[in-house]
Amino acid sequence: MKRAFVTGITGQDGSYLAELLLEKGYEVHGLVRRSSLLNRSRIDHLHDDARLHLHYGDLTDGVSLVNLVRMIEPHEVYNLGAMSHVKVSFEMPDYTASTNAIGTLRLLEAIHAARLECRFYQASTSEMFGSTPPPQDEQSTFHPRSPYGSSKLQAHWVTINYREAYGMFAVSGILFNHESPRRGENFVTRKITKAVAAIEAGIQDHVELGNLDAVRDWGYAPEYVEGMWRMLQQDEPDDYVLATGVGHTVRDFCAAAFEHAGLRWEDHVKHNESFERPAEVDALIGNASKAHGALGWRAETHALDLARLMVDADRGDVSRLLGG
Ligand code: NDP
Ligand code: GDR
Repeated sequence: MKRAFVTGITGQDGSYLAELLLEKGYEVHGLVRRSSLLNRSRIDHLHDDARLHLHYGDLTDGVSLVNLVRMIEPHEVYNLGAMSHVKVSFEMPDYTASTNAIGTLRLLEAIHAARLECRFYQASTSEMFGSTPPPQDEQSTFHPRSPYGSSKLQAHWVTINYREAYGMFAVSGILFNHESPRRGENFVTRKITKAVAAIEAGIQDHVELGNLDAVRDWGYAPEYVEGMWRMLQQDEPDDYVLATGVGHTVRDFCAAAFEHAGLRWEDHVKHNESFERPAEVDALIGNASKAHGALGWRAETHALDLARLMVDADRGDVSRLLGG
């Protein structure tokens, strides 16, 4: 039985990836952080699967990574753990770099030091392109605009360095935004769809947002974790962009989400500059042709369908909350 070790298993992508790997017959080991309340709601439904094993650790704690890698002896490692919020990274730059950049280095070195024949996936991001205009692909210039983006760029290069220096099967997936009903509530898509459901139910009046002009390429998270897995099944390690190839503004996403509930976004969205960033990434639209050619991967679900799918899921949550 193949063993996978997943950091970030309690997050949006980690939860979908854990499902996928269990479906494919893997034994799945996940890294979880200690918190005063258990923070595992996205993977609670997998709790009874005897092939799922959770271990305490942290990307900022190199000793825990060394010990876990030696104990698990994974065939595949997926490094999805990160301080993943761009705006928050401006408030916690040191912690962001330690987790995202040095954390990746710690994990790669733990694998290297254990002399494991292990494949490694790094969760790289379109934020590394930053101010480089779209369309962005694997050859585009990196110009990150936040502590988050620059920490991920260091992790990206460290991954390539371990591949080149030690011949490790280490790959970076450069993923554009991908969302789902499991998206964290302070990312813009989920913030909007959750607000739409609450406004429709009459328990909220409006939502406050920052920059509505930003353009993003939003895809559907379950499709993207399939792409991660495919990257590790190739004969040779390489880096790939995953994206839909279609860009929309935050305003477009808002309009689609509110319209799905028969509401006008203009009546319920207020501007709040505290949600703007010190430096914005204006437009990210990816070109995933390399992944299409080599992995047979293509995004099926596009942003406006995603907005409706997420509103429907949040409506379900509101209705359960109200006992309906
Ligand atoms: P989430 O924010 O939903 O999940 C992040 C995960 O990382 C959580 O499990 C979190 O644990 C864990 N984590 C945070 N800090 C640490 C730490 N110090 N040590 C160990 N684990 C930690 O992110 P997503 O699932 O959306 O994204 C997965 C990865 O992909 C991230 O690395 C992100 O930066 C990257 N990415 C995401 C994209 C997207 O659009 N979703 C696009 C491109 C890249 P806890 O639950 O305890 O907080
Ligand atoms: P992003 O996602 O920064 O692209 O990073 P986010 O949803 O936070 O922002 C997208 C765009 O929306 C604008 N925006 C707001 N954003 C938030 N969070 N809250 C608001 O109220 C708001 N109003 C407008 C932002 O300015 C931005 O332009 C995500 C994360 O998942 C990263 O980890 C990942 O690497 C990238 O996607 C690709």
